[in-house]
This record gives sequence, structure tokens and C-alpha cells, in this order.
Amino acid sequence: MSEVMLEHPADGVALVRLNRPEAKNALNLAVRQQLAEHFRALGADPAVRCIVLTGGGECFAAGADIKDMADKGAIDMLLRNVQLYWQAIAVCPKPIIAAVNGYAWGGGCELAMHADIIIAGENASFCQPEIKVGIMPGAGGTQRLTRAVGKFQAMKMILTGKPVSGREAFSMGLCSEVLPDDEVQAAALKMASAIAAMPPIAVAQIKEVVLAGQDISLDAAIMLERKAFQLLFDTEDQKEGMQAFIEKRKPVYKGR
Ligand code: CO8
Repeated sequence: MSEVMLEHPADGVALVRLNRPEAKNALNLAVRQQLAEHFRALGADPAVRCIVLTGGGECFAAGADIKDMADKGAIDMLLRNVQLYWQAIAVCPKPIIAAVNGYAWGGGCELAMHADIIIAGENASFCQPEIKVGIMPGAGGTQRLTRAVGKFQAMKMILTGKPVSGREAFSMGLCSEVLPDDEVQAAALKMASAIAAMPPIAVAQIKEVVLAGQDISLDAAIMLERKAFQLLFDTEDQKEGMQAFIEKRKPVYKGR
């Protein structure tokens, strides 16, 4: 059985599920390769409008596979070029919702932070424990965590390697929503269906502008927003959305 499962549970929704329970979904090279392949394909598939990423009800992912790295040297790590696998997820144009139960540790926390929305269980556990095994975050943790929660919370997590619960993660801004553990996946799928029913070009523009805007000046980001906003007035979906509002009916979006 594959270590990364792909399902299509609802119209426009893809569910990507890590499936390596014997190793707490640790991200070995095979898992990362499969994740990248799925995200590349889903990103290019017009039938897919939103992606839910999960590790299932027990564990999201307990990090990069330590057994796979323990005896490696710097050049071995360099030649793996794993940034290409991570990049496939980072550049995916479709919205990604991470449904996090259990451990999101190390590379697992970094994987969750590649998502656009994180829904966590109350007892989820977010952690950057790399320092405890002699290394540091290597898949964006120092940067994405700092952008999400600010310097002081990020430094505390990365330098102490101490976990935070789903509830704490929510209060820090490390997740979008916290729910009872057994409601996480259903809530993520419901939200994904709602996003999948939105006008796809607007969805794509929103994701692109929010992500690109984080790393440029406010003026440039606002200009980017304005251009994307104006562009949407040339979509059929904008005409449909506004006409449907005026006619008091439900819009039907075509992605054009
Ligand atoms: N790597 C490899 N195997 C793992 C990992 C992991 N990260 N996590 C768990 N496993 C394995 C265990 O070895 C164990 O295997 P076995 O049954 O053969 O002994 C099995 O999963 C079950 O685990 P436990 O018995 O330990 O389960 P517990 O419930 O007692 O504990 C924990 C769960 C707390 C999550 C514990 O397993 C743990 O501490 N895991 C390691 C967490 C960690 O340190 N993660 C960070 C790894 S480093 C990293 O992520 C760097 C990211 C950089 C990304 C870019 C890379 C190029």
C-alpha cells in the first residue's frame, strides 16, 4: 500500500493522507517524493479546487525520518535536493487545508505550515524538536513559524524543542481553528467543499497575492492586490457572482 494516499471525497476536493503509521508518518524520502508528485499533479488538475492534507486521526507527522538521516553527511543531504519536494507543495496554486491530529513535529510542523489553513485537534501537538537531535529546522521552520507566530514564540519553540498543544497553537496564531479531535477531518473537508464552490480564479488570485505579499513591501503588495482585484473584473465568474446577488439567487461559477 502507498505511503501517501490520494482520495477525492467530494466534488473539487482532494484528500492527501500520509499513511506510514508504523513510523508516526515520519517523512522519509519516499513519502516526500510521493507528496511532491501528488501536489504537482493536483496543482495542475482543473477539477481539483481545494486540497486537504492529513495524517489521519492519530498522528500528522513526527518529522523527517531520523533513521534515514542519522549517518548522513552534509554532501549526502545536499545531493538529496529535498527542497525540490517541499517546493512542489509551496508553489501549489490550489488552497491547502492541513487537518492536524496528534504530532506535527519537526518536518511535520513544517509540512503543516506549507498549508494555507490549519485546522487542529485540541490534543494536536506542534513542535520543532530538531535541536534535541543535534540539528535545526530545515524545511522552512525558522521562517514560516516566525512569520506565523512572531520572533519570541518561534524562538522559544525552536530553541527549547518544547511542544505546544492544538489549543496553544490556536492562541499563538499557528492554526486557523481548533476543534475536538474527532471533528477535525470532517471540518476540513467541509471547509474544502465550501472553498471548492468559490470562483476558482478569485481563489487562485487570493492565494497568490497573500503569499507573495508577505515578502515584499506593503506598497508593492497593495499594488499587487489592486492589479489582481482589477483582473477579476474580466472573469465571467465576477459577472455571475454580482448578477446572482442582484437577482437573489445562488451563483454558479465556471472558473472562467
Ligand atoms: N523518524 C523516524 N522514525 C520515527 C520518527 C522520526 N521522526 N518518529 C517516530 N518514529 C518511529 C519510532 O522510531 C518508532 O519506531 P519503532 O517502533 O521501530 O521503534 C515508531 O515511529 C513509533 O514511535 P514511538 O514509539 O517513539 O512513539 P511514541 O508515541 O512513544 O512517541 C514521538 C512519539 C514523541 C513523536 C516520538 O516518536 C519522537 O520523539 N519522534 C521523533 C520526533 C522528532 O525528533 N522529529 C524531528 C525529526 S528532525 C526533522 O524533522 C528535521 C526536519 C528537516 C526537514 C528537511 C530535511 C531535509
